[in-house]
Amino acid sequence: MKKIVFATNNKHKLNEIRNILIGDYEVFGLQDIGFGNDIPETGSTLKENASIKSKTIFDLYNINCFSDDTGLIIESLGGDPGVYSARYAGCGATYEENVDKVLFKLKGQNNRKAAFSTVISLLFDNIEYFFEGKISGTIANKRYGDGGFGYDPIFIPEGYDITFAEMPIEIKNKISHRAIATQKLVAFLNKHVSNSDIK
Ligand code: ITT
Repeated sequence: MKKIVFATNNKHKLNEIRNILIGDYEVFGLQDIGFGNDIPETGSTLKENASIKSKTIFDLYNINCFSDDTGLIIESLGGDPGVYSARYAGCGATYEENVDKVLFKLKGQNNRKAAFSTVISLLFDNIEYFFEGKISGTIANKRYGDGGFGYDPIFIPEGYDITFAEMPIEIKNKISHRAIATQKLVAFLNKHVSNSDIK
């Protein structure tokens, strides 16, 4: 099995990607390679932040790796929390606090249109590639379900009447922003042989 590093400290994301890449790749998280630090996300776009994460790890370890930066984009909030999704309610905010803030801001709001957007940055033999995934939906008026993570209990994907947190994880992993971006990553990896694969 081929090996690849996913530059994330988020164990939920790591589990999702492992389930999406099942059979093709052995995916190592940052903890697995002994990197315990937080990588500051100082960019102003998902693309910039994804780049910062994968470049940090590539520069330190010289291994092929990818990262994912994800944001929840809410139309009536001018695109917020967007790139600030992890710290919408402040630095170190919990998922609970971030969800509470979204629900508070949308109180009485009829336009509840939103989208999840993921950008994957892949550093492969020192060249960077990007893969994007997006899913539209709406924000529920309260939390529903206890699966998934982050904003999943309040996000209802288009074409469904339940939140990501209410659906079986196999369904989320087929239709989500991350699944769409990851499928593009897999298609790329299946077509390209890395210099580091040739022994
Ligand atoms: P890494 O940077 O270490 O990968 P992170 O949790 O900081 O982990 P992001 O900056 O990409 O990851 O994610 C921003 C936030 O968006 C994250 O903390 C969650 O609250 C939320 N999020 C990301 N993916 C999500 C998903 O699939 N479902 C629900 N919320 C998600």
